[in-house]
Amino acid sequence: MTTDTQASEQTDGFHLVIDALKLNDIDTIFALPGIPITDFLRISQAEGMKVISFRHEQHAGNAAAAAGFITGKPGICFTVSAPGFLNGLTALANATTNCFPMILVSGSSEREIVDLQQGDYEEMDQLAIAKPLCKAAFRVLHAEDIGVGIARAIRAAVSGRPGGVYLDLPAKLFAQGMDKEAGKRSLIKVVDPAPKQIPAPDAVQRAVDLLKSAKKPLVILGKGAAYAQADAEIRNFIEKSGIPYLPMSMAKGLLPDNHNQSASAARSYVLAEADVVMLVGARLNWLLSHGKGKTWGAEGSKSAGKQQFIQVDISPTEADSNVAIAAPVIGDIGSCISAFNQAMGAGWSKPPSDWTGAIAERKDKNLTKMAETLAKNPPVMNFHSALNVIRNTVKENPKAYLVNEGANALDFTRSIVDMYEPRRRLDVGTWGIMGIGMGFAVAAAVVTGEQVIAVEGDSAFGFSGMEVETICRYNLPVCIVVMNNNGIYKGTDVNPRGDAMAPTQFVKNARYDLMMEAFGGVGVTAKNPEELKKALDEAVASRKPTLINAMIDESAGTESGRITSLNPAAAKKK
Ligand code: ADP
Ligand code: TPW
Ligand code: MG
Repeated sequence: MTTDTQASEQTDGFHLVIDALKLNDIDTIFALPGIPITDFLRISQAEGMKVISFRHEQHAGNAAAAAGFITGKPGICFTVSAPGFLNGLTALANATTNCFPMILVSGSSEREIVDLQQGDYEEMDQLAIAKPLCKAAFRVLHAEDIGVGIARAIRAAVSGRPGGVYLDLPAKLFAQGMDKEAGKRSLIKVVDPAPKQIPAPDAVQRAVDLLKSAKKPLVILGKGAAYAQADAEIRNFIEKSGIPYLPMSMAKGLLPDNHNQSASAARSYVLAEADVVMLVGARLNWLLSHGKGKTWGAEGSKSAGKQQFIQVDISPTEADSNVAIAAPVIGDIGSCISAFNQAMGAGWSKPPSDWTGAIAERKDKNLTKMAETLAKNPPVMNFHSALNVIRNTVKENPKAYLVNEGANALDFTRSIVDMYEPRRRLDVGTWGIMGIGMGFAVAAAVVTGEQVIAVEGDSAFGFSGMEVETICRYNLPVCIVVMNNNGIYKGTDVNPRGDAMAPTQFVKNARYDLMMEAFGGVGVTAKNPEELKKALDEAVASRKPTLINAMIDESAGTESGRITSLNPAAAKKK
């Protein structure tokens, strides 16, 4: 019999957070346990969430960011307060910088104690610290506001220009009770979290007219174009227009790198020569020399070239951030490119053949030269002979994810290893940050179930190397190839005083493969391309966690890879 005095069925903060995430089709949490989130993670797992537990919060955060990029849904990372939160911040800031949607959720101390600075366990004003590093930051104090807090965080992460969002959940919130029915009603299923943004027809027309007038047009596809998941529209546009294109590194594979319109092998020629450049989800930041200088065929390093730019982007404030944009087109890439495809009409004439012919000629020359270099088999394995093997493995396994970080290990891989499918290349991104490797690898494997190949500089690998335990614990199909050249950039530096190793040197011939064996994975040392191929083939066939310690000529690299000119000493010499 029901009476007024009978207690109503209760829920609590733990369950409301889980239910709110589930309601929004979020089924995976990347995390590192501890007070106040240990029980939350246990209950999440019991409630059917996939909980991936890491050894350091930065990698859990990076995993969430990569999951966001791959799926277009916000990746979720949970950390403990103060130190755990701080460890996650690099990933939050990096996600924001790269326009990857992710939500960093951290437990925090009681507001009263933090605000009066009374000294709580792991006390810190986390919300204030997170704010400048993310797109939006929210705190939930009461169980009945959890639904709103999570809805706000999801919308902020994925709408408009995606980015990192911080959500602060004080410890007390998790245990707060609430009537179950009222709790259920308080949750929000976010409708259309990343709404289409249709470009203005006159903006599209202005851009199409400019493109039509071009003698030497060029399209640059950035990671925003990859993220937008408008693969068919983009391919249609490129092929219909006949315009040569350059993919930025994480846009590789949006169209297969061996596409005949790819101008990658004639990059410096097309950037300096093009007269109209259409940027699609790519910023004119340092990776494109800010649209200025020799790269763009300009006289001085600070002056702009003669190109006119079209910029397709979801952010209305992106245009003119470095050089004038003649035709900004603001909207989501899917809607924008589909509008281009329509506005171009049926009678579109392809670019002049002296332009496409000149590009083809340079491409042929450079590709022939590259093929000769790759075919060499020097007595000591170098980046080229090792990457030739990886290049073939990726070609045979086009669905595999390629994670890549380092300096030379990054630059050579980007130019040598072709990609064939969209969003398969995950790398150091806008900041050129080291440490994304294992977090990104875990995310790709967990979210997609596909094989992951992580090509890592030996220094780069060190930033997240302990996560090999995570990879073994979840038995993920991740094959790490450490390009071991005994150091940062190369292993041949000498300390002029001779009393200690130089700052860029590591222990010679280190056995990174044994790190993998320590946790039950497969570890192999490869001293030549044959050994590397055998180990890679076995890793891909078995899907076992594998680390291949690829011994690379320690003198093969160059200082800072391809960005030597950014070193202050090099700038001083200019
Ligand atoms: P890359 O490093 O590959 O050049 P960037 O990270 O510099 O790429 O640029 C990505 C751009 O894509 C950002 O300016 C961002 O606003 C934009 N962007 C992201 N998602 C979308 C989308 N769905 N539609 C339109 N633009 C987008
Ligand atoms: C978070 C500076 C850029 S590249 C690099 C460092 C330390 C490592 C290069 O050595 P590696 O590659 O990985 O062995 P290789 O093939 O050239 O020998 N800290 C952070 N991010 C960056 N970018 C650095 C330091 C850096
Ligand atoms: Mg190295």
